[in-house]
Amino acid sequence: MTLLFPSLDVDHDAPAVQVGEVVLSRAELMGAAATVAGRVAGAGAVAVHAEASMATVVSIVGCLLAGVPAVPVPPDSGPRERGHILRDSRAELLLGSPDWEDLPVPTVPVDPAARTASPGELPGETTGGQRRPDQTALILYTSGTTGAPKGVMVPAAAIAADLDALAEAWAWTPDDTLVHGLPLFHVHGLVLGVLGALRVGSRLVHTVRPTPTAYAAAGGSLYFGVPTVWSRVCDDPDSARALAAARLLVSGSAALPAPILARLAALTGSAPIERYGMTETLITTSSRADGERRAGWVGAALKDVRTRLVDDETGAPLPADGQSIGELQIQGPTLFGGYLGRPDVTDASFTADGWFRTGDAAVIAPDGHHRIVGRRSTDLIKSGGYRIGAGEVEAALLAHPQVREAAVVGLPDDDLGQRIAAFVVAPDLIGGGRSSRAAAVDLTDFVARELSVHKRPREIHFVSELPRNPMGKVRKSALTP
Ligand code: MLC
Ligand code: AMP
Repeated sequence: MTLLFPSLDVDHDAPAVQVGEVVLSRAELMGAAATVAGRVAGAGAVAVHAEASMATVVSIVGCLLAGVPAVPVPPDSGPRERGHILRDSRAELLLGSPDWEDLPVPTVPVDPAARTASPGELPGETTGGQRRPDQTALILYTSGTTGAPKGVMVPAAAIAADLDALAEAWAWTPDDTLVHGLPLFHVHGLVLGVLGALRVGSRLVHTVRPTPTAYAAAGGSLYFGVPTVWSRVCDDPDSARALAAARLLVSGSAALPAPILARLAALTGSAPIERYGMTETLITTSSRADGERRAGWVGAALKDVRTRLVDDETGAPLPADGQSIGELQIQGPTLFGGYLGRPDVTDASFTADGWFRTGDAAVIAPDGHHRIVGRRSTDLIKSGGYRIGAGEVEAALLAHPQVREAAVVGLPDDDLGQRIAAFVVAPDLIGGGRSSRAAAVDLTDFVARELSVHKRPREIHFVSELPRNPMGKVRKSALTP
């Protein structure tokens, strides 16, 4: 049919995708998506109000069929974040029905029950859909250490290559039922969790929220989750035991703590497998369904992906000896097409000899298995599997009229992996008999409103000054509660 959704030998009238209570067959989904494709054809880019709903699935697939880059916008993003995404991506319209005001683009509601074309008449057939492999399929906004999020241009061919490599590693087939409840605006939930199921032809059940009880009730064979989800599943042993019937549990987006892997293995009878990736590279390493599941390791490079370790100081290659720690660098067919409108930053993210710098510190064992040991920059925080730039949260805090200085760090957290902590100089905010607790709630709400809810600080410390080095740079290592 198109590069991403090949014609599959599956029952096109059987239930294919379920989001919450809404179920569509493959034929119904493609019919509804064709209606969207007809509406968006020819646009340079189209934004999607990416709530966890069938309308989002239909919107994204519709854009892909039309060959129009889709820009998912987090549904809880505040005016500052969504304004940036809409302006920066130059989206011509927004699919969905958000109650957002002052949007710079028209909104177009999407009806999952709409049908226009039979599959043979899909716009993708006539216009080529995502057939040009280098064509951008998705523009995913992701945080850097500083500044506003950047648009990562993800080519259709990268998605296709990644999904095929994962299907091979995980023995993922049309016989599977995939279950997850992850957000539909990032690689994990959208690319793997929706496009993966559609490409492979497996049924998809999206639980809207990734709760243990919803996972247990869904009766799938293949489950996706971030470590926070698996940790919460372990805290609900009845739900965890219900997953014993599944063929494969997969963890990713952040490091899975070894005790969680062990608890999940004890409760379900088999350990989850772990894979590693980034928005810019898609998933690049994974344990295999038929391979070893080593706690703390994220498996071998996927098909056609090449990895290497490089010394931080000298840039010299390091041996895959299971001990040397260096920056992990990647080459291969799953790489992004650059940051939208930022050729300078794109160039800086590659080495002179064409390898993508992940910014992750890793070890590679002689058998080719990878272990991620940390990030080079403390200014990229992973909380609940979300990547959050300290600089973006600091900028949001500084936009508050009574905040003079702000520094944001990620602190270790049993539930979220890391939690966002802010150290703030704001004497006027806590003066006048106002408790620092009330001021912290105000500031938290302020960030949650301006950015996305998951970017809000989970704790705020009011300090009289920030520790700085002689150059005036904040010494974040000295920031402790
Ligand atoms: C609390 N809430 C507030 C608030 N305080 N809302 C507004 N203002 C405030 N001050 C409310 C929220 O609205 C929400 O309500 C509720 O609190 C819970 O929010 P939360 O605490 O942020 O959610 P939490 O339960 O902690 O989320 C955990 C989680 C989530 C695991 C469900 O972190 C998650 O979905 N993570 C997945 C991230 C992901 O997919 N990453 C992939 C990146 S791709 P309500 O009513 O809505 O509950 C990638 C590549 C790869 O990394 O390798 O995969
Ligand atoms: P994102 O761009 O949101 O996809 O975040 C990518 C980052 O998530 C990577 O650079 C890693 O730091 C982290 N990450 C993803 N998967 C794993 C994993 N399995 N183990 C450790 N870190 C991971």
